[in-house]
Amino acid sequence: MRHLRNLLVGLLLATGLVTHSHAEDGYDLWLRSRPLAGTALSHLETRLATIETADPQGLAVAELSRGLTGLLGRSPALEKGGAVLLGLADDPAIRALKLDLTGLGPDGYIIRTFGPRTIVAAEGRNGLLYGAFHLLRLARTGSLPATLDVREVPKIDRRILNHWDDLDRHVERGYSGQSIWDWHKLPDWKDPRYTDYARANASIGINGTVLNNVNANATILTAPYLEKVAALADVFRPYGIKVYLTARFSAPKEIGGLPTADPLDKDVIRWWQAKVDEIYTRIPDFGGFLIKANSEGQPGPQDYGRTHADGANMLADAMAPHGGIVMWRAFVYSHEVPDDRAKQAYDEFVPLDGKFRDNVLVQVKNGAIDFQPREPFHPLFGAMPKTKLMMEFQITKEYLGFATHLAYLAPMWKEVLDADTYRPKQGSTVAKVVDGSLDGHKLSAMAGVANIGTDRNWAGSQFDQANWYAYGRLAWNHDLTSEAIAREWIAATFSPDPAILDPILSMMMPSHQAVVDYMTPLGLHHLMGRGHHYGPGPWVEGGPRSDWTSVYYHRATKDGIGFDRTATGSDAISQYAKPLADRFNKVETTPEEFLLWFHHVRWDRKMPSGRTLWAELLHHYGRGIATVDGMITRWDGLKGRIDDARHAEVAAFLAIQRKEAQWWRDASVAYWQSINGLPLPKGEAPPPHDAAYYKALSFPFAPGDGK
Ligand code: BDP
Repeated sequence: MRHLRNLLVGLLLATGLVTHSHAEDGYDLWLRSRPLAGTALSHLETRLATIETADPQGLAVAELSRGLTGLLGRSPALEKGGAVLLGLADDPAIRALKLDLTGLGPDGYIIRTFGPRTIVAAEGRNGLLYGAFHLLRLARTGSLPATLDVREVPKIDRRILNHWDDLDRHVERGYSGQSIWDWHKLPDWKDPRYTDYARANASIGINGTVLNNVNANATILTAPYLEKVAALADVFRPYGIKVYLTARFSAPKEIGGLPTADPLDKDVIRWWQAKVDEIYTRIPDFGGFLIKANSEGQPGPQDYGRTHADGANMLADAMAPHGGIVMWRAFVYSHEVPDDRAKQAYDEFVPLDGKFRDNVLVQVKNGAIDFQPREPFHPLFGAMPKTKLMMEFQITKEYLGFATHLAYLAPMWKEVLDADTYRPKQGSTVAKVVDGSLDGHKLSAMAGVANIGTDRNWAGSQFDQANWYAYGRLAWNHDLTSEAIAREWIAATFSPDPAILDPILSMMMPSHQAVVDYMTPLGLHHLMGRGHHYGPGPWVEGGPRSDWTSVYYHRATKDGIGFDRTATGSDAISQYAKPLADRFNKVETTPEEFLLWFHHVRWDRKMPSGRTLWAELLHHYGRGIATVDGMITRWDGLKGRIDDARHAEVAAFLAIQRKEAQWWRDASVAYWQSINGLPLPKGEAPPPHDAAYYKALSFPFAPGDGK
C-alpha cells in the first residue's frame, strides 16, 4: 500500500503536479527546497547536479548539496570537473582560473560562468558559504540565468540581530512565542534549532547576534551563563555568526560586589577588563557589547555624573585588545528634561562627536521617537561625522500590528536609508552615513530587533518571515529595492510562478502604507495602547511619564491636531540640515506624510486634495482598510495554489488585521470627534461606539510587554 502511494507521489512529482509532499508550516523559511519538475528540473540537472570542491567536508558544499538535494530530488555528485566548482582563492583549481578576487574581503564572493561550468570563489570561508547560498537562491527561485557574472561584497560589515530576549525566555516585544534560547538546558543541550537559526541567518548574510535584551540582566555575564553563551557561539561560528551580549552597566555592583559602577573608578575599570578577558577566554571571537544606558530607567554613566562617551570608552578600552566593539545606543530621553522627546538624543550626543574610541559605534534608531509606523529619519544621521553611527531597525512589529498584521517593512526601511540628510551636502543619504562611505569610516554596522521565537514559523506569521529576510538582504546591500527583495522571498517561500508571485507581491508592496493609514496617518505617532502597545489608545494620558502618553504627541484640541516642532514650537526641525529644516518649517512644503509630526494644523485646513484635514484623516483610515480588503481578496484567490496550512494561517491573520484596522479607525474617529465635535464627512460611517467604550477595553495579557 505504502509502496503504491510512493509510486503515485513519485509519478505526480515527475509530472510537476505535486510540488510538496508533507504539510508545510513555515519552519523551512525561504530555505524551502521542494523537488522541481519538467524543464526547471532538467535545467538544474545540467547546470548544478555535480560539484567539484577541494574541501568536501566544508559547510559551503554541505549547504549547497543540501539545498540542491531538495530541488533535484537526489544528492548532487561530488566529482572532479563537476558542473559547479566551489573553492577558496588558494585552491589550485581556482588559482588556475586566474580570477580577480582582490577586495572581496572575508564575506565577499564571485559567481561566474566559465564555459559549461559555474564557479563560486571567495577569499574566506564565510564568503564561500554566502556564495553557495546565493547560487541556491537563484536555483530555488527559478532565476538561474544562462551566464553568471556576480561579484558581491557587503556594504555593511556587521549585520546584526538584536534579540530582546530575557533569561526566563520572555521576549520583550516578541510575538512569536518564547525565546529560542533554552538557557536552562544550555550548555549541555544544544537544540538543533540553533543550527537552523544559523543557517537561515547565514543564507541572508547576517553575521552577528546579540543574544539578550537591551533591558539587560547582569546574570548573563556570570560564569555559568557565559558557558551557555559559549555553547551557542560554538554552534554559530561555522556559519560566520558572532555572538554579542547586552551588558548591564551596573554589573560591577550587581555581580561584581563593587560599591559603584562609575566608569572612571579604577576598580570598576579593572572589573570590566577582567570580565572581558574572561569572555574572550571562553569565546575567542566574541563580537562585543551592546549597551542601553541612562534610558528608560537603565543604569548608566550619568548616574555618576559621567558622559555617554566616558561609559562607552571605558568598555571599549577593555574590548580593544581582543578586537571587540561596543555598540552604544542613542535611544535616550528623560521625562525630567522639559524638552520635546524627539530632540533629546541629538542634544545629548552631538556634543560628543569625536569623543568616542575607534571601536565604538553609536546605535541610532531609524527615527527620533521610537519605531513608529512612520517616522522621518533620525536627525543624528549626518550630524556626527566623526562618529561611527549604526542603524537600528525594528523587525518585530511592536507598533505595526504585532504578528497578525501583514506589513512588509522593506519600503519603510528603504525610505529611511534613501533619505537625504543634506549633510554636508545634497546626496548624503542616511545609507551612506551608515555604511561609513560618507565620512570614510572603516567599520560599519546595522542592527535589527529580531522577530524570532519558538513558533514553528519562527517569526509569528508567514509574512513576518519576509521582514527578517528583507532586513538581512538590506543590511548586505541597501541598494536593493523592496520589490526585488519581495520577489526573491515570495519565489523562495511560496513559488516563482507568476500566478502566485504577482498577487502576493501586490499584497506586500502597499501593506506598510496601509498600516500607517489605518493607525497613524499624516504624521501622527505614538497613539497605541499603554504598556503593551496593542491597539489604539489616542486617549492615553497621565501616568508616570508624560512622554509615554498619546496626548503628548497628538496635542489634539477643538481647533487642530499635531505636534508643532517648528521654530514657533519645540524647534526640533532645526536639528535637520538647512534645506530640510526650511522645508519642514512650513506646512505647505512639509511632505504630507509628516504633516502632523512637524505641525499643529487646524482641522478645517484645506489639504492639497481639496479635503479638509479632518476629511483627509478619515480618507486615510478608509484607504488603509480598503487595502486590507484587497489583500484578503488576493489571498482568497490563491486558495488551492498554496499549501493548506500556510494558506489557512495567513487567511485567519488577514481577518484579524481587517477587524483591527476597523477598530483603529473607529476608536480613533470616535476619540477625535469627542475632542473636535465635528460631524463626519459625507459617506463616512459613524463608529459603532463612543470613545468611552473603546477606552474601557483592556488587554491585560497582550503579549510582549516590557517588565
Ligand atoms: C521601545 C520598547 C521597549 C524597549 C525600548 C528600547 O517599547 O520595550 O525597551 O524601545 O528600544 O520601543 O530600549
